[in-house]
Amino acid sequence: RGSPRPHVVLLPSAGMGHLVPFTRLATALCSGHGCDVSVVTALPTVSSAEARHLAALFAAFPAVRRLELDLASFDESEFAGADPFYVRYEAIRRSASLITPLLAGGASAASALVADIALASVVIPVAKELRLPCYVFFTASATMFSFLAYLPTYLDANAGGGHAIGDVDVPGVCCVPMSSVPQALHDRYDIFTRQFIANGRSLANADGLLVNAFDALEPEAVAALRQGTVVAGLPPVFAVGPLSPATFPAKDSGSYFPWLDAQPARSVVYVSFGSRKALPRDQLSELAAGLEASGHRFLWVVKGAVVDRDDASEITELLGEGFLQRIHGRGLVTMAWVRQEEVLNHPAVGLFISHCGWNSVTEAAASGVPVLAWPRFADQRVNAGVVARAGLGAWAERWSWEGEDGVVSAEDVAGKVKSVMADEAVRKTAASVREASARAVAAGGTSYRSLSELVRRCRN
Ligand code: BUP
Repeated sequence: RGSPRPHVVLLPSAGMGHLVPFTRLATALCSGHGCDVSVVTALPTVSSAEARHLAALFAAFPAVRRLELDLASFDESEFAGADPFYVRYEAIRRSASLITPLLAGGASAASALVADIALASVVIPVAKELRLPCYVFFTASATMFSFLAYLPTYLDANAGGGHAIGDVDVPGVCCVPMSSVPQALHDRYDIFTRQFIANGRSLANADGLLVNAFDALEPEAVAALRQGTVVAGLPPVFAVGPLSPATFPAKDSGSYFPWLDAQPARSVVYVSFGSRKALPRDQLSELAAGLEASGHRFLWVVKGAVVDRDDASEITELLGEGFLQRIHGRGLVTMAWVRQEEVLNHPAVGLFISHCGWNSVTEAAASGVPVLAWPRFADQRVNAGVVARAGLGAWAERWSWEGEDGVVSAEDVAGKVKSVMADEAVRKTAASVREASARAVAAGGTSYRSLSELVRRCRN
């Protein structure tokens, strides 16, 4: 330690939603902030998208070192039927002690470890034993982070009611209504719940907390986390977002770009529900019909399975030949991975129908594209609340989500798309969010200064 070039070791968990911000942090630290960076990877990755993303990172940034973590074997049958990404969190958590020999074998001594939130409670003690400063990186919104940090206090205060979670009033931030609490958390024995609560309880033991958020988008949440209003005794909070996309050499053909180039400015609705879950078939059909009925142009990324490796579906089988013929020229549907961040920055794109995975929200904010929020599970409804409160878009709050019965009708989809596409006020606010986001990450901006301060601490 004490070296002028700190060596920061990053420990992501699993899934693109977590890996993407970690690789962005890696490139920001090594390109813009003069750090040596190592990234710990656990192979094979759960999805092919993660494998491709890591390969592209290491190819484009040879200075970023790869430390391969061999996972300890464990009996996964206990978690049969659970989300494969959460099971991977568990596998890494149970391998936490293996980080010690891994770091000992690294080329230079580590100055700090930055661990994903999903691993916090098991990694912090390991880092403490190594006398290595340990920072926890929360890859979603500051609002969701405040909910995670406060939940243990809430549960302790409501112990008389067992584990029951109702509306959660996060001090200084907002009320997270019961309908926005991640579904899994209502089951105290769920793998996700156990990890979530343990991680929330461990935050005070970290040396600092990073969040891919910025002050101007979530002023209350960032301030309340920093000032100890959410819970007392948290370590320093570094709001470093929106982390800028790392420009990897494009591997896919980007065949949709010539089509986008040919469309009028702000005329295209970009539709994506993220990398994690497929929409139910009946909802897919209604969405297809709704997009068609809206009369607008659209680029739609369709997913057929939870993990891309298992996805054997065909677009025609999912949506029908007739639909594809009818929308020919006006709509483009793909099951391939698209360069979303570039798509959102394309001048033809005027609206983003999004599940509100946090990376998607930060990308919409950075590009100033209004969001029609359609959250479905996990933290997405909380993030959709951020979108609505910031005026970055509209949230059709009553539209169904995972665990709720019902399908959103084509008519509702078409009506909402038409109204948000015609909404000048939301377009203007989205443009001002883009400016605020650019200011935050520019030299001297709030996020830039936070990251510089983190690096300064790693140097000491
Ligand atoms: Br799909 C898709 N191209 O085709 P989120 C996603 N992405 O670049 P998620 C693409 O993956 P969680 C595609 O730009 C974003 O950076 C997208 O992260 C990119 O949602 C990332 O938006 C997806 O956070 O993860 O994948 O549902 O729920 O864990 O946040």
